Amino acid sequence: MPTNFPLFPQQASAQAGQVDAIYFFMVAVTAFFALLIAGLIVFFSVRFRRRHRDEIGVPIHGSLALELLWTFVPFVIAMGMFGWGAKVFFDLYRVPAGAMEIFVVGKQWMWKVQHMGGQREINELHVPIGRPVKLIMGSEDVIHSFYIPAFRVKADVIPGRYNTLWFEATKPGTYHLFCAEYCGTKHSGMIGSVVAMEPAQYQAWLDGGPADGTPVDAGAKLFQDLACHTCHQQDSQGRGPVLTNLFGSRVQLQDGRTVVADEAYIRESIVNPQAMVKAGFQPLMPTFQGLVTEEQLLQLISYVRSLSDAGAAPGAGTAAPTQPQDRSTLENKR
Ligand code: HEC
Ligand SMILES: [Cu+2]
Repeated sequence: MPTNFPLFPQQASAQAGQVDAIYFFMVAVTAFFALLIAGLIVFFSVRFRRRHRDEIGVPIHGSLALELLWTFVPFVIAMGMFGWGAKVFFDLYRVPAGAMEIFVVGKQWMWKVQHMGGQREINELHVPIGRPVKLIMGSEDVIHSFYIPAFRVKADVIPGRYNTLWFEATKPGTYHLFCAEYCGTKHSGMIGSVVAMEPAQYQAWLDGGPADGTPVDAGAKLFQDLACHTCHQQDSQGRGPVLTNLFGSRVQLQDGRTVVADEAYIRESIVNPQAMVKAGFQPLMPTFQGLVTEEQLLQLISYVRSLSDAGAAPGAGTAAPTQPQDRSTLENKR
């Protein structure tokens, strides 16, 4: 890959090579057939042109072998692209267990980032190299799209739900971060940079920045301030279910469905409690829609997660296994 060719972003993530390989393969196949067909059109029009006014063409009777050939060859190529593309797609969307997590909130017109240690940044994202990073992303207002060309990853950031995206940076450096979905007047200014660092440097960066409390601590405080604790008590005496060990478990709903309690489920439980009522409980939880910001929601979710063994957030420096199912449950809710 030419690295100094300015029209093509450099490859700086573990996924970039895979994405480029299938991209170039498809370009090569399409270019080959486009040239072949264009060439043949010119060649045939010259070769088989009418040479005098009353010439009549030779009738064509067709050829089964030829028909089979030009059906079968494109079929094999198309299915090959499909299979290969599907593999790359799944690799891009299945977050590996133990990925480090970072919250991202899109907002007209900036990217707000919070690390699990509490460090915040705006329009900048510092990540270590050689380690899978999972972004849990939400939007404060309209649809945005989080795009890092050098990593070959892009995902819509949608109000009202979470989307995740993962990558593993491979080369230290500073890379472009773009919003790739027109989101209003200053959309073009919604740009930033991703700084990929050696793990030791990243650790130093984390330690150096001011951390205003971890998301878990902030969530615990909100849990008191918003009086969640009056219904969700530690024992089963409250009117709401005990939240200990909820995260990652399967929840039986009143309407018979079973869902996995992931970030999206907890978010939905807070902003739209009536949508998914837990079996055995009254739908008396009030909605907190509009009362909490997208960032506060993420903090509440971190707190609820921290109450369960499966959910202890793998922040900087630690690696706890997470549930890689978030994609499937998001899918169920569409
Ligand atoms: C008035 C009592 C009440 C308050 C206040 C309340 N909840 Fe609830 N909550 C409930 C009840 C009852 C349920 C079970 C029925 C349902 O799923 O809606 C529930 C369900 C939940 C669930 C899903 C639990 C599960 O096991 O599936 C979560 C998560 C949750 N609440 C979080 C919160 C948070 C965070 C707050 C504060 C911002 C809060 N609740 C405030 C009563 C309450
Ligand atoms: Cu935008």
